Amino acid sequence: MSLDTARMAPMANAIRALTMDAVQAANSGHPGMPMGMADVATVLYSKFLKFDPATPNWPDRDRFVLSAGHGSMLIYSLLHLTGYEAPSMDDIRNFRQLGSPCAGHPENFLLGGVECTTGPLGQGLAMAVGMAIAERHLNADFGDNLVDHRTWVVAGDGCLMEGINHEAIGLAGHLQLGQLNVLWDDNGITIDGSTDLSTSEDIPARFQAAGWHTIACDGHDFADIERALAEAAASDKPTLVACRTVIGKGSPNKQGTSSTHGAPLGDDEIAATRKEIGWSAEPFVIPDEILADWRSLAHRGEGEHAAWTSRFHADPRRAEFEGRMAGDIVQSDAVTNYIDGLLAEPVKVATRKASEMALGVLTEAIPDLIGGSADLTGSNNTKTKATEPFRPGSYDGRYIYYGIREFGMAAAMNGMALHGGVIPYGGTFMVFTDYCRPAIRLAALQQARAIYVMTHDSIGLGEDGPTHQPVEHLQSLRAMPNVLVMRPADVVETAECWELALERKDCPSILALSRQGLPQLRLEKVSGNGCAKGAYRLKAAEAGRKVVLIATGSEVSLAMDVAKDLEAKGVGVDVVSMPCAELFDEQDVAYRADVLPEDGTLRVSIEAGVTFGWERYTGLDGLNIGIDRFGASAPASDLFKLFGFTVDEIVPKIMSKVSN
Ligand SMILES: Cc1ncc(C[n+]2csc(CCOP(=O)(O)OP(=O)(O)O)c2C)c(N)n1
Ligand SMILES: [Mg+2]
Repeated sequence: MSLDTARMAPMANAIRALTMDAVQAANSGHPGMPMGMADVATVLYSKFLKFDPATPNWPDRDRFVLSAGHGSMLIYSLLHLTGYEAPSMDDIRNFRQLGSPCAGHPENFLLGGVECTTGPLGQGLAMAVGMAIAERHLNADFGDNLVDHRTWVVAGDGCLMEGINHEAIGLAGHLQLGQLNVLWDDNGITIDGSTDLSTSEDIPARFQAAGWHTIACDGHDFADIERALAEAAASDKPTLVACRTVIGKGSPNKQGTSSTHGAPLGDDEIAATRKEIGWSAEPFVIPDEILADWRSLAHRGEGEHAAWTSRFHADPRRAEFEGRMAGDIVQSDAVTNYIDGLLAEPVKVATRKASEMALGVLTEAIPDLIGGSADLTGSNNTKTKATEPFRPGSYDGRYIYYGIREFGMAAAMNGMALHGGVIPYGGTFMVFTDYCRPAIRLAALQQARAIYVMTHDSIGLGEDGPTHQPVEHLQSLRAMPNVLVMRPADVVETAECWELALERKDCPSILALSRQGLPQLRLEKVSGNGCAKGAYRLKAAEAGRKVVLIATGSEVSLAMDVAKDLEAKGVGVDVVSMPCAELFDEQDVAYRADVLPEDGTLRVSIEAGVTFGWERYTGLDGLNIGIDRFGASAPASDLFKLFGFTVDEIVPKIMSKVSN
């Protein structure tokens, strides 16, 4: 059935009523945006969005991204009204309370139908670009029968002011992602007041310059909204629809002002709004007829889903598609054989090169992998033979030239990972994890499998100097929950870390890789993955053990040299390689106590970064060799000398401690 516009007004008012009542009950939240966009959302869900409330994870559903995540009551209302299993009305009553899936901002892991976690403005839009990339790629691979859906974004003025939107729309415009449509809540208001206070940009002109199609509509005229969305859906360019709206629409005394943005309307104004919009139902009650109209929307999606299911059953690549969407990696012996080859013929290479070698094997074996780099392909070594460029019109490619858009890249990777069917990896210099950080944080929060190839991971990069030399980055990233920070020591550990990163479906991984060549330290075959426990004894003490050296990445070979010197002096030394502290922390006490014994042995950390936090493993009476200042511009070997990363400097420090 098709709803006429007369019936849409009460449907949209249901969103307004739920929003103002939930925000009032919570005594916190943002009523203005959902009330302002209620009419646009009603048209989108009634006539355009492909969704099936009974199966929120149906792979060919349209993706709806509420980039203006503060307006979370908009999506909670929509999910409830259209008949998703959750949120229930009780969940909405408990908006923003402990245990309710209706969290302050929408969380992808709490509700089906919430495609990504939003709230940090601009990132939803940038993740949507990644979703649209994943969609086009899977479409190119599996065809229209299995994959042909759109990505719809609701973005506010804030999303379109944030710098990341520039990266996101630049990339989407260049790639001509025609299935991507952004509905801009063009209300002219942000928290501080009118947008005149801070901007005089011509936003549609900016989008057009980036290769987008743009349309404007009256966001409170159902017919006009429908016209605009139909035009957006028909365009083969990504499209911006500027929906002219009134924030807090319906509230007679507050609409159009920033006072509706982020505070409850208050009982009196809610009563006045009820009168204004003709809503007489009690709070949290939706009149049957109106709810029936909302629930009827599910039929369109159910039909589309059923038709899709029969095409899916008939598709010869059904099992493959299912596996891809489940994110399961097809296990093969490829990596084991590759490592066996390294054990037979050891090589000295930079771990960035080792990553390229491992990726050569992995991208060949795992079609899910989509790589890329923020304009450092030749430095990050992210491109492999198996990965052709992903280009406008050639969406079967598996390598994305992101341009110099680190944040945009990292956010797009989140969108790809959340879309499913692909596993994104992307590279830049380790120091620019700072540019990616807000998206890395959202990957961790969203439990998204994004893999960052962060090369040039220390002063070892040399001449580019302190702007490019990460110092605090490793430890600050280790401080972030649910991220694996991996710093492999050699070519074998690099392959093992890649395997571990791919196996973890529910968290991002950062590979910190060296610019400089590193000797192969692992020469013996081990059973399983040698890095799986995060840290392990690479060398056991020969003389009676007095020292445990704990090192990561490029400093592990230095630790081996230090150990050799100390053993020659009769001091027994274990060398522990710690490629991933987070995995080590997950091990049982017995394993951790065996690797780092509490028996009076001196523990020493060696890492070319800040010492902050290393006392976690070395104790308060341990020794921490690191760099607690910014680096300097010089060849790497001079810098390692300057900062005391030599056998001659480290051995006396240890000797003075052990002889005390
Ligand atoms: C990165 C980021 N900076 C700041 C905020 C805080 N914040 C939330 S909403 C908002 C104003 C957004 O204005 P707009 O998108 O126009 O939303 P509207 O007031 O129209 O609902 C701000 C500054 C945020 N959520 N994310
Ligand atoms: Mg606004």
